[in-house]
Amino acid sequence: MSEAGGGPGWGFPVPQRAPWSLVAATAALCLVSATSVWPAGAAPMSREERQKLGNQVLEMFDHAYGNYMEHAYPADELMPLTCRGRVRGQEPSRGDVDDALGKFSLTLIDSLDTLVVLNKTKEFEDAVRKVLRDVNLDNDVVVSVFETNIRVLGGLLGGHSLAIMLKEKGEYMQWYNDELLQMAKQLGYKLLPAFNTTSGLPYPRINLKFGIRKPEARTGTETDTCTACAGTLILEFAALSRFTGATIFEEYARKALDFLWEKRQRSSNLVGVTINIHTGDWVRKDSGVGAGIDSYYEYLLKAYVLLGDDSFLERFNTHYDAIMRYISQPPLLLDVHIHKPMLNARTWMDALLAFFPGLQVLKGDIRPAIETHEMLYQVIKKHNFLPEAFTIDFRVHWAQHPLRPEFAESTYFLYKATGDPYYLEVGKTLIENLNKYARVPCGFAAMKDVRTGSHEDRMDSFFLAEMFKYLYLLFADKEDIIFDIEDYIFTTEAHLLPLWLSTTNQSIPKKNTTSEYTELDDSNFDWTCPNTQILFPNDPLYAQSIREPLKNVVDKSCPRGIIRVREESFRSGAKPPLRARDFMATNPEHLEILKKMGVSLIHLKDGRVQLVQHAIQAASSIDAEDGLRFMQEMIELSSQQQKEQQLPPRAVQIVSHPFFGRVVLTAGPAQFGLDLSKHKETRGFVASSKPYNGCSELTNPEAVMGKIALIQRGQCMFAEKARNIQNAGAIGGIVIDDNEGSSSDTAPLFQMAGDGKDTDDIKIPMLFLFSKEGSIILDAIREYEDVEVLLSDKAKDRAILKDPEMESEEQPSSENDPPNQSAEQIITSSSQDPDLAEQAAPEERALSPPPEPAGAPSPAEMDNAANISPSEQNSDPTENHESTSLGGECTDLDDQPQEPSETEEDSNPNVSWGQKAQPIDSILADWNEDIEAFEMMEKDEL
Ligand code: DMJ
Repeated sequence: MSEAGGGPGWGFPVPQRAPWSLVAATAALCLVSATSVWPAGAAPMSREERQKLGNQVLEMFDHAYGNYMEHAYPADELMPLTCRGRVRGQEPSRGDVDDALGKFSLTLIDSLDTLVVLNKTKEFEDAVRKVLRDVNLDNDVVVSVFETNIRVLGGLLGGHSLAIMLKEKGEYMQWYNDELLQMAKQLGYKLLPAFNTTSGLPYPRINLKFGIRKPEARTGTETDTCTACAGTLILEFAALSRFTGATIFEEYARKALDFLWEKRQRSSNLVGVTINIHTGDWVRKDSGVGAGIDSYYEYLLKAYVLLGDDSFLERFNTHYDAIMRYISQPPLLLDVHIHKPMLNARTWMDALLAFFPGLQVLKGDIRPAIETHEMLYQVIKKHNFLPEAFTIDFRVHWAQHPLRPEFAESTYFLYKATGDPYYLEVGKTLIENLNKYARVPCGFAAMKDVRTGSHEDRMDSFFLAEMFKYLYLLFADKEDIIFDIEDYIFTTEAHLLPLWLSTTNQSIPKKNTTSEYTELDDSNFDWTCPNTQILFPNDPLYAQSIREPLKNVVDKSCPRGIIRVREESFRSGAKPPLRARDFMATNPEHLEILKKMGVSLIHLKDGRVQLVQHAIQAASSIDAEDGLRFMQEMIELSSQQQKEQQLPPRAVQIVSHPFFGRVVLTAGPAQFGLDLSKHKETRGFVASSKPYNGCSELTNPEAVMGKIALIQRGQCMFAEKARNIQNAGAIGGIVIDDNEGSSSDTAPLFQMAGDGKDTDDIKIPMLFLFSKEGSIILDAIREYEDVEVLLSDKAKDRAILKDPEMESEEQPSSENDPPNQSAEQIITSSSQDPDLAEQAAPEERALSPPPEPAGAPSPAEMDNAANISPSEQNSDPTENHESTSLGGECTDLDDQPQEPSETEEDSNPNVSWGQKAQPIDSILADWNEDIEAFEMMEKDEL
């Protein structure tokens, strides 16, 4: 941030507590000058190479934006596999994800300020004209208030901010007369009815045309919202108020924030993931820095930066202290319970938390930022992208990756803070992976499964709003950008708001350090920018020295349990409770411990064992709590094992012209035939079998001989189809769903079961595709006749697949990669029938189902129950993992002492840790809450 505001009406936020305001605002930016000579570590990157990478980012943006404009606009988003627009109502519903789509050309609006950052001023001018001409904000559509705020209101305000900047410069946008701001104001008023609750927390959804109340609105019955949903409004709403002078927006956003602050859990100073908008009760009491909460924290700090109001900083600091005390377990960030913050609530992390190191840079707390970022980078190196969720021992928990920008964002901020060229290399890897694995002829496709490299027909607008900005800025020099980026703050969607808003239209009095809040003392400054300014020039290898001990943290990770459970018991001097992973149903000592904890064992007829916990049968309240933790672990372990037992999906990669391996479809495996995870992939041209259902001897063996046969699902067993095509000489088979419109986007993949008999005679690989994915192949045959595919467990590198004759056609450069040459013609069918209930005969789809509860306990004894299959009874689910970690020795975090929590022990008499006794009915109530929360978390999707 420079002090030159530039131009009439521009000012600079008057520091409340100089130099703190400046420091906080510029923590990420004040260290730009930290680039210096690097005696060791990552070699400096030449200006030439940085420019080359910057140009590559520009070319990639053109590919994404150009395809959206050509094939999707005015639709909200591009579907890059089928090369058309995603129009809500015309595609099978994807649930909440679709609430971002309001038929308001979302991607165009979200891309506006990216165009200016990337120096595409002419395109920006055209885009603004299109928004003004085409976008309607009055559609009868129910949208997410949060998404509409950050993407659309933020996009319009970011566009306005840069439009007036350009106008001021005197060359572009001379015709501009605040039209984007007027649209933003119109949208702001449309969102306001959502705040009509007694709490002031907004409803999660609103109908753009009818609001909330009217019957036509089809929304307004919700009771809950996520904390981030209610707490991520202040930047956009305050900017709107200050740009227009209409104070109501800022007032509403402040009121929602005030309410959340009041509702924080007072002993831990943490907030839960979901809150009841009417009562203010926490609905989900787990707390982390990722999904559901993330940008609430971000906006507290940034609201201070933008608005200069101390109260936001003090709230942020209070929460930050709690985060570092409970959630931060470097390099991990793990969710905990708000009322029992020493108890981890999960054994996995989500990808959204990757923004946090960037926020820590803004806060000035560089060390943990470097640590977490390094851990995340190693996960990325393992899977090419950050999976939506991964376990604390770095296995994939949820394999999707919708091209999220958070990691690029943190990389940018860390580079700005440290000047360490290592972060440029990280950015280079991100660019390479995007081009290698996500780039398709018609844009960039989200990863359906990072393990197989398969795609999803989805390119979210945030990819253009954020990813390209952060990547471009990472490699850019000051002179590469036509304005001073340091005069602006990034919203959570990376939209730019000018810092001069701080002193404009300040009609709401600032809350500047009154007696209501604790005075800042010197310790608050320990973690701020000036420290790092002093630090880095003195020790340019500082960042590297923090990364070094973590260099094997992912590859050589130790198995971890629920980390803090055992530590609590150590602290109380009690014998560590039995860990679920160590439990053996045949060990009498274990059975004795179980009994003490009130857990009894029931042997089910089918050989499985059921564990039931009876609170009152525990030897003491402490044993009962141990029992609870044991049962929680067991439930989690059991679900983890079920996941592991399911065969991971496979990939069908189209390798012939014009796809060249760039389109990868998610396929279901078969429980018979060649196992592609153990054998080399199968490559061949495809041919439809006759009869198409493959249920009798083929009448066209000459057509399928030596090829991969396509067969339609239904009318006979999968194994029968496989035998028929194998007899005709096929080298593999793809079964395509007969349920028109089905897609792996909306239906869970499954394994094709055998026929209950011996299937050893089936030697060829068989894969299953839902109808939408299958039609991509069928359309390709219609278009190109000869279509070659690769059946494998994981998409192969396109460079390996390359046919030398085709090499020249494959280069993804702006000149020779005419983006849409083929894909726009590929798809003709659109799926209108989301009814997946009509799936084919159940006998076809036995999928290693999770163990069904048998002999369920009566409600009275159902405090907690878990089933274990026979194979699990003696198994250690972690035995496959290498037992070494930091520095080569296995250092299980379980064994590392933790700082005791003064807060919980001293200030909350109802929470019993250690030896304190707790009445049994309060434990029971607590348990029920825990179990409920736990079950909700298990079901949770981000
Ligand atoms: C973006 O829309 C925003 O960054 C939001 O705060 C959460 N994450 C998505 C992209 O992943």
